[in-house]
Parts: sequence; structure tokens; C-alpha cells
Amino acid sequence: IDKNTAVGILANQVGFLPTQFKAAVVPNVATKEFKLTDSSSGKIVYNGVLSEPKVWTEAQETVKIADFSGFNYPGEYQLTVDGVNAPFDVSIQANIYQDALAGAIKSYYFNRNSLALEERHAGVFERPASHPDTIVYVEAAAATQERPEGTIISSPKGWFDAGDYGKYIVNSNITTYTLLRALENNPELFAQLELNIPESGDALPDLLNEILWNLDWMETMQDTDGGLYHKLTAKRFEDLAMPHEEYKPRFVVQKTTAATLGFAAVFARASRIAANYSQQLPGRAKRYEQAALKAWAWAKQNPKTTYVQPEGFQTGMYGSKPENLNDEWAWAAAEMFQLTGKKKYLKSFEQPEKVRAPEWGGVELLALISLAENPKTPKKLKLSISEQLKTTADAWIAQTQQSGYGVPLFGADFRWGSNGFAANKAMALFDINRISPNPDYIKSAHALIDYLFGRNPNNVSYLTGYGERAVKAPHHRISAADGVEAPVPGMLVGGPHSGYQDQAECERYNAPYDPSIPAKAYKDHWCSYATNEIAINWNAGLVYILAEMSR
Ligand code: 9MR
Repeated sequence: IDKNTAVGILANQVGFLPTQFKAAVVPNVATKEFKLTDSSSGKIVYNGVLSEPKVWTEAQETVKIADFSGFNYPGEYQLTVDGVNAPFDVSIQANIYQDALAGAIKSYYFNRNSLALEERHAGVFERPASHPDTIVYVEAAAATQERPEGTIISSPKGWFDAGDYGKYIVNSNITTYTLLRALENNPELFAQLELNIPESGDALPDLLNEILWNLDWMETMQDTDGGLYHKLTAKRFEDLAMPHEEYKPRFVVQKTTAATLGFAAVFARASRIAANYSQQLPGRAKRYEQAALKAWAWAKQNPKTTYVQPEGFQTGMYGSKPENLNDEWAWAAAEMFQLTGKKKYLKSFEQPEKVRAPEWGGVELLALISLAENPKTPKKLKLSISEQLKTTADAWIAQTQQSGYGVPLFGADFRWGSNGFAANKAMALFDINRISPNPDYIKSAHALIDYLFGRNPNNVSYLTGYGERAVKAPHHRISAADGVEAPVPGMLVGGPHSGYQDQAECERYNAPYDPSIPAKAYKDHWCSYATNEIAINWNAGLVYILAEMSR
């Protein structure tokens, strides 16, 4: 058997929906067939033919595919291939992703800032309150006449961004927006889904309760002039300790156009959604609308203010170049147009030349989807957007067809946060499929879910707590410091790429890894902040696609 092939049968460890496209990657064996056996009776229930061997350049492996999409009876099975030692346990069930969905949302609760997590909600992950953020200093570059340097503001709540304890508006923007869209697209699902969080049992969906925890924080990040502070962090990343043991003075740092435009997009959307809950959230839709309008006005006055890390600060940047703000403008314009119905906003929308899957620094696709779904968008523009979205998705389908693993992941997709990017690509495929239906888009989206949950060369489910071989040691301070062996569940780790920015750290822990093959450049160890950190934005894409799979 080929040396450069899969380590075993690789497939989705969480399981499959009966209606889902289903496939496993198998090593490049001589055999041409595979079979599914019922785990309890031992009877063969399905015979399939393996694909021809095919290379996936990103993994430098030649593998075969066992496609059993044609088999759709719920149950527990073993997938076996002659010449491969270990069988793979396949689970097929309706609602198979509901637990993972609930877990992926609940992880936001586990990462809440300013709150004590009580045993009845958090179980073994209970912890004292930390980072009240009621005393936060205005840093020099953020100062105004009204709030000179050193002014104290209160900015509680929100979620820790990632493995660190900072709070960053740019990343909160795409995260919150994505979660809002998941809620908006699946009202019935989320009216039912209980998360056992402190607000559970109130008159709002728990997903919305969780989102409000962050919206409440985001509102406090808007300066009196309408601009958004870029971030709220200490000067440096925290030591490895629980949040309540790691508190240093925190600052709101700078105001930027990207943070402010994204905030306008989020609050325009949030305003429309809050209007559906006007009984439970009286006055909220109006307040959010005002916040969005004020943000937009500030951005108009400050169209190119980008982030410059002040002397002495070392926390995350989430920075954009002044010439790269077209996508943020497009996003805010699309949402302001939808909120107000006023065409003037579209003057700030320029159709992009190239469309990327969404990420914190690339949001044009979100603008395009918003405009494609808005009944008021001018017809000609809408047509051209639909065409562009279709071309974009078709290019991804070509990647799927070229990949031995059958996934649309290629080249620069393997960057910091590749798993989050994969989740967002799947999200975009579901979105584009609504606008321009094509079963191949769904097939590729399903393949990406399979990839994240185990059909990958590292043979790991990248979601903590879900899957037989799930990530064990994410770069997440709470998980590493809480004395509980299992990591906090429901968090998607960033995933493989060749950057190896954490080389020194991983060598220090005697846990180096080989960064040369993009899809394999991954280390399940605390040291690997470049491949094994968690982050709220990556999780949001996953929540979105799991909701799509849970209708
Ligand atoms: O997600 C961010 C990624 O795109 C950048 O390449 C990387 C390095 O600047 O930073 C990532 O964001 C981190 C942030 O700066 C601080 N909190 C942890 C985030 C996830 O690693």
C-alpha cells in the first residue's frame, strides 16, 4: 500500500443525516469494493464501488472515495474495506447534528466575559466571574475632547474572542452577524432549541439570548461620536491562567472604519430582527437602528481610518489596509439599504471583482447575499449579483472535483483559521444554493462538514467534544487551566496551514510539527496557537451550517 495515502478510513465521526451526501476517504488499496455492515446484526446492508485513486495536492496523498450516498437507512454501521485493518463506525440518524449545534452555540456561553458560570448551567466548567470591564481606560489614540485619554468607561459582557481574553469589534461583527442570520433563517428550529443558559425559559430563543450578551457589549463600544473602538484588551496577551486569575488593566483602543462599518451592518440586521421580538425587547429595534445610523455617519466622515497598533500594545490586530475597505463599505451599504429602503446607500456599494468566502477581513460575499435576498434591490444589480455568486460557487465545485478528498479546499484556503474558512465556504454554498440552486453546491457543503468532523488527513474531529477522535488540547486558556481533563465542548479549532508561527512555542513544549504539507500542518497541543486555537468567528460559521443541517 502506497506510503502517501490516508492513515485509515476517514469520515465524519459525528455521523450522517439519511438525506445527506455520504462519503469516506479510504487508503489507496488494491481493492475495488467496500461494504457497510449493520453493527448489531453483522449483516451486509450495502455494497459499494470505490472510486479510482486520486491525489489531493493539499495533503500530498492519493486516496480513494467510498461514496454511500445511495444508502439512507438510519442505524449504526461499520464501513469496511479489504486491506484496511480498522473499520469505520458510521452513524446515520435524523437530527444527527442537533447536539453539536447546541454545543457549538453553548460554547459562547462558556466564553462569556463578566459572568460567573454556575454549576447548574456549566457543570464541571463552572467558574467565578471575571473581567467585569466596568473600569476600562480610553487609550490615547481613541481619545476625543469629550473622552480624553484615561477616561474611564464601562464596557461589560461580550465573549472572549478566542484562546485569549480580549474583545475585538471586527471579529465580533462577522460572528454576531452570522449568528443573527442563522437565527433569522431558522426561526422554528431556534424557537425550540434550549441551551440551559441563565436566560433559558424566558420568552426569547436561547440563540438570541446568547447573541444579546454580545450585542449589549458591542453597544458600549460605540463612542459618543458614533465611531467604534477597535478593541478592548489588556496591553499584552494573558498568561496561561483562568480568567478570574488573570486580570490586568484593559483599554479601548483606537476607532476604525472597518470596526464601525461592520457594526453598522450588524446593528442594521439586529434592528430588523429585534422588530420581530418587539414585545420582549421593546424599543430595541429603534435603538439598534439609531446606533447603525450613527456608525454609518461616522464612517462617512472617517472613510479610511485603519488600525495602527499603539506603542506598548501586543494583542490581536484584526487590521485592514485603507485601500481594502471596499468590502466593509459594501456590507454596511447593503444592510443599511435593507434597513431603511433608501437607495442612497447603494452609492457606497461597488460590485467586487473577486468574491471570497467570508472571513473577518473579507466580507463582500455577505453584502452580495444580502442584496440578492432583498426584494427591493434593483433588478439589474440583482441579476448581475446572482451571476457572480454562481460563478463563484462553480469555481469551488471545480476545486471539489480536483480534490482526492472531494472537498473544495485549495491553496490559500489553508491560512490561519482554515477550518473557520471551510465552515464559511460551506455557509456560502448553502446561501448561493438558495439563490441559484444546484445539488453540487449542497454536495460540496456536506463534504466540508464531513471534512471538519473527520474526513481529513489528520483523522480528527476539529470540534471539541464531538466525534470519537475529537480535538483534545485546544489553544484555549480556560480549557488548559481549568483542571478538567476534557476541553470546553463545542469549539471549532482554527485548523491546519503551513504558517508555523508557533514554531518557537511548540518547540519549547517539545511538540514541534511538520508544517510542509498544508492540510496536515496541524498540532493538537496547547502550544499551537496557529493551528489549534479556537475563535468566536470560526465557530459562528459552524453554527450556521449545522443549523442548515438541522432543519
Ligand atoms: O483570525 C486571525 C487571523 O486571521 C490572523 O492571521 C491572526 C494573526 O494576526 O490572528 C487571528 O486572530 C487572533 C486575534 O488576533 C487575537 N485573538 C485570537 C485570534 C485567533 O487566533
